[in-house]
Amino acid sequence: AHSYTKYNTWSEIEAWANTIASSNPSLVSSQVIGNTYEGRSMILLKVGKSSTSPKPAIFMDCGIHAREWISPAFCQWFVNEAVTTYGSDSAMTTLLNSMDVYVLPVFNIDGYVYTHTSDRMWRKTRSRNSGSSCIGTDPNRNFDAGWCTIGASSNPCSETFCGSTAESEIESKNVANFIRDNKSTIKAYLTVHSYSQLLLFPYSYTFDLAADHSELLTVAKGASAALTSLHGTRYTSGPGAATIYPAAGGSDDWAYDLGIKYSYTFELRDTGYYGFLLPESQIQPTCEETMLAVNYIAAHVLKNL
Ligand code: 0X9
Ligand code: ZN
Ligand code: ZN
Repeated sequence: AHSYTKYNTWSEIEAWANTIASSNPSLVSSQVIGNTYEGRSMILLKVGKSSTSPKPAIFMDCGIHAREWISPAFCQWFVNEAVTTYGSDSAMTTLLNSMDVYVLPVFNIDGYVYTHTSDRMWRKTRSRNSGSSCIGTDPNRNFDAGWCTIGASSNPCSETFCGSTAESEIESKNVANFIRDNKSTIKAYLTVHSYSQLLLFPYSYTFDLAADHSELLTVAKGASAALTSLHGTRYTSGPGAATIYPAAGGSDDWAYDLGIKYSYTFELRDTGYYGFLLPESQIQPTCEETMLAVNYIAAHVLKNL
């Protein structure tokens, strides 16, 4: 059965997404933005007070990398916090009255399923590569942002294979199409990974500073401080290339260059002791502290609409 304090399977998450939407019709709706390589439905939840006029929005995805299980756990936690605190928490109420938050609970569903059935450490998609027996592309090297120029591999057997072309993966294409189609309303793009306790922003495909570097850094530092205030978890913030490593083809850089200024990558707990195998006992504290950072960014976006 589904629980917010365990790592749910894809079938549990899929059932949960449908249930939370049908149980909260004035606050949550679901849509399918396309299918995965193996034919699963990519379910996107739209969280926000129903409105007749279009609202500005934040887009958040989790589970780009299959083995980063704390990431989908956070997206589920966020939706639950939204529906349970709307109407009592004033910041959440204001946020959901003024904006919509699109939540993609699992981006790389086929890979996520594979980590439950066959290989806990799988990272990439599960698509076949012509001319190679190696499987999968790194979805976070597959976006059209300096594609495959640095920190990515053209070898299909690599964990950072960039794919045969930008958006070669149906999952990347579905997400990019949705964001392009809703570009006029989407004001922030948040993508959740693990691990390393970092809050990153563009660029990663170049060491050049983004045009909005100082604002992005100030907001990242504020969000990190809010996160730390709960349990003392320390985060580092900065542009991807200089803070973690240069790597092209990421969704954050792509969204930023599309014109979505507030583009952030979270690398959640921990710093390597458990790594991707973060115990379920850390889901609650990790999600609670991350909520503070996401809410901080959302409040800044709202204030600057
Ligand atoms: O390498 C990645 O894709 C991310 N780290 S992870 O350990 N979760 O794989 C960092 C992504 C930072 N942003 C870009 N490289 N665009
Ligand atoms: Zn990742
Ligand atoms: Zn706590």
